[in-house]
Amino acid sequence: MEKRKKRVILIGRSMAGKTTLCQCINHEELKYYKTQTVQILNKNMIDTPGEYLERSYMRGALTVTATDADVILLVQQATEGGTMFPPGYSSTFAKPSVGIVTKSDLATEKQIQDATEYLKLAGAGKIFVTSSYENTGVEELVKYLEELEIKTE
Ligand SMILES: Nc1nc2c(ncn2[C@@H]2O[C@H](COP(=O)(O)OP(=O)(O)O)[C@@H](O)[C@H]2O)c(=O)[nH]1
Ligand SMILES: [Mg+2]
Repeated sequence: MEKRKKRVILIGRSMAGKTTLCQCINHEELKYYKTQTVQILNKNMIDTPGEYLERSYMRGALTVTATDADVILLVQQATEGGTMFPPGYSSTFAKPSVGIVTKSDLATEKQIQDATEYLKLAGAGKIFVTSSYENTGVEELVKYLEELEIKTE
């Protein structure tokens, strides 16, 4: 049986580090640009603007966009000191979800723990702590996603 590349969607507030993480995964130069709209990167990553999560009237759009994905990536910046993800948020999608704590290079252990806790509360299955600047945790994430079994009808 042929194995299709899994499609992931990145969800998280503005400046959480979603686009930079995509660049890091794709071994591209890390370059800032504001994500204005939903974008397909490298054929299998759906990058979304933070506003889609931050504005409650946009959340429906996020849910619809996520139907094209196999896995939901909930992206939480380690230094945020709060979260935009409501408890149980991942259950909106009925798909496997993975939590990603970003910018660990800027954070204390406590901040990383708190961010991890927010992601667990949001319903994320496995959690990865990453830094796109230091390229830590990213390979583990990619490997996990590659090996994840997706049930198909
Ligand atoms: N220190 C640090 N900064 C990061 C990291 N990832 C992203 N950033 C910076 O955070 C800002 C927002 O990143 P971006 O990927 O555009 O966030 P997005 O809005 O979630 O797509 C940019 O200035 C990035 O350079 C990281 O791992 N460490
Ligand atoms: Mg972005």
